[in-house]
Amino acid sequence: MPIKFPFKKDKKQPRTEPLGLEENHIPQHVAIIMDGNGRWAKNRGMPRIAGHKEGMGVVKRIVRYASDVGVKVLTLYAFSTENWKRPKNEVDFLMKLPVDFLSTYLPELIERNVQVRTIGDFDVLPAHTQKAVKEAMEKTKDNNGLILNFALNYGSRYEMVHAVKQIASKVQKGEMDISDIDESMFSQELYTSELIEPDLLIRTSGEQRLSNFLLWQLAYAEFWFTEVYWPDFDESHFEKALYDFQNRKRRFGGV
Ligand code: V07
Repeated sequence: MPIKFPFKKDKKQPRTEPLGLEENHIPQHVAIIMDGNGRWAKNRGMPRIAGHKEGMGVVKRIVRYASDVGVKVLTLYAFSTENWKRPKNEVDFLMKLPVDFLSTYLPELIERNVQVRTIGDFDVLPAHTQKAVKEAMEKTKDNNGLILNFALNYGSRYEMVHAVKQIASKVQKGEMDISDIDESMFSQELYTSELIEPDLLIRTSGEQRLSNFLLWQLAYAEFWFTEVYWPDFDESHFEKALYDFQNRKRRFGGV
């Protein structure tokens, strides 16, 4: 008889029995598009911002889980360059979330040896957002556990155009030759220059698009999608993504 899992009442508990992950085949860098917060709220007759707030709580749990299972880098798409087009109250709310998140969670990040980083155009974020995130980066810069990398005001095409401009300018100044341009030096001009490439992309909420997220960096990543809205995503879903990743690797891993 198939095992029936209890309906999730207490969100603090993962829903399923452990699947049994292979500890030495955990993806090193997991990137997540945390989609469906607005739809989650709408389905409950709540304002979109309530979904974002709930989604922030999920970030805390997923960070704990990722650091427990030994993921090295977790990149979270928190705010895209497109998100500025949303209603002002929503943008204002989103920009307070890093402050809110860190005011309660920074001590635990420090305790867990997590290093906070960002990718994206940071300088145009509101001052209060920059201040909170800079403080977190500064206080965790020497940590050598999980790298928690927030994509804030991030857009992949912008990132690549910026890289091209940097390289063109070096050529123009005579600092390098066109023949020196290769994939590795291009990568070095991206926000992710110091990070290993993602090997797993997760997107929640049923959409199966990249939406301008890490277009270059995801060239060889496995993609994993779920219908589950981000506020409903939990450790058991993350574990299933890692489990499926391990099985795909086993099937297609080659030599
Ligand atoms: C945001 C919560 C998660 C769902 C997706 C959108 C809303 C955590 C942060 C954050 C960012 C930087 C940092 C610490 C926390 C965050 C934004 C939105 C803009 F240093 N969640 N979260 N930032 N959401």
